[in-house]
Amino acid sequence: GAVVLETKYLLVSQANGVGTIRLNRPQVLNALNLALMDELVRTLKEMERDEEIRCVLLTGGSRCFAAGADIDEMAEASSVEMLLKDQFAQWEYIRRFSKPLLAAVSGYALGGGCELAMACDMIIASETAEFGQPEIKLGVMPGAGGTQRLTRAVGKARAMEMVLTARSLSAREALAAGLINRIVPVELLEQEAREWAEEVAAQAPVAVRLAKQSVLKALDTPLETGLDYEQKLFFFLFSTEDQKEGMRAFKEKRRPRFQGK
Ligand code: CO8
Repeated sequence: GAVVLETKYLLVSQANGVGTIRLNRPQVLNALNLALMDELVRTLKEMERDEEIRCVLLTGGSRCFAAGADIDEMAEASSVEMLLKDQFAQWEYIRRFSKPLLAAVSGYALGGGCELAMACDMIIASETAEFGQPEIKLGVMPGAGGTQRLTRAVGKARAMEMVLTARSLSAREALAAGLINRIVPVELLEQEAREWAEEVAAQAPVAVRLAKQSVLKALDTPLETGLDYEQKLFFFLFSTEDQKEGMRAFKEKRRPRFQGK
C-alpha cells in the first residue's frame, strides 16, 4: 500500500515506482536534527516494505540540499552524550537500505548533508550544488562518512583538502572528481531526477537489489572475494522469473514485464 506517514520535516510522495523524500526544514537550511533523521529512517523503512516502490529519490530545496547536522543540537553536548545519543544507528540503516537511493542536490550539501548525499547510490546535481565538509571550522571533523566515502569517491588528495581546509567543490568540480553522476540546470533538476529514478524503478527489482549490494561490496573487499560474491549473486538471479522474462523479451523483441520475482 501507499506510504502514509505524518512527518514534520519531510515531504513524502510516491508515483510510478518512485518514492520521493524531500527534506523540508528550510528555516535552518535543512539542518539534520535527530527528529528529521528519525523521520527519514522511518520513511525509508516504509518504502523498504512497499513493493510498489522500486527506487527512492532524496532531495531538498533549490537553495539547499542540507547544510549539515544541526549545530544547535550538538553545541553543548559532551562526548558521552554524543555517544549515548547513538545517532549513527540511523545512518547504519541508510547504509543497509536495499533499494536504489538517488540524491538530487541543489545548493548546499555540507557536512552531514554531503555525507547524506554520499550515502546515496547516485547523485544528480544542479549547477548551483556545492559539496563540502566544513566541520573542521567548528572544531570537529566529519562523523558520518565524510572521511571515508569521500576519500573513496574523490581520492586522498582532494579529500584531505576538503576535510582539512573546508574548501568545498562546485558541481563541476564534483563531477570531474567522480563524486556525482551528472549536472543539470536548476529548473530541470526535479524533472530529470524523477525520470532517472523512474528508469531505475523500471528494471527488475531483485536484480537491481543484488547489483547494488555487489557494487557496494567492491568498496570494502579484496578483488577475489568481491568476484566470488558477484558470481554467487549472478547465479542466484537465474532462479528468478524476471531473468526468464528479461531474456525471453529480448528474443521476442518486446519490452520485459518485470514482477520482482
Ligand atoms: N545547523 C543549525 N542551523 C543551521 C545550520 C546547521 N548546520 N546551517 C544553517 N543553519 C541556520 C543558521 O543558523 C540560520 O539560522 P538563523 O536564521 O536563525 O540565524 C539559517 O540556518 C540560515 O543560515 P545562514 O544565515 O547562515 O545562511 P547563509 O546563506 O548566510 O550561509 C551556509 C549558508 C554557508 C550554509 C551557513 O549556514 C553555514 O555555514 N552553515 C553551517 C554549515 C556547516 O558547518 N555544516 C556542518 C555541520 S557539522 C556536521 O554536519 C557534522 C556531521 C556529523 C554526522 C551527521 C549527523 C546528522
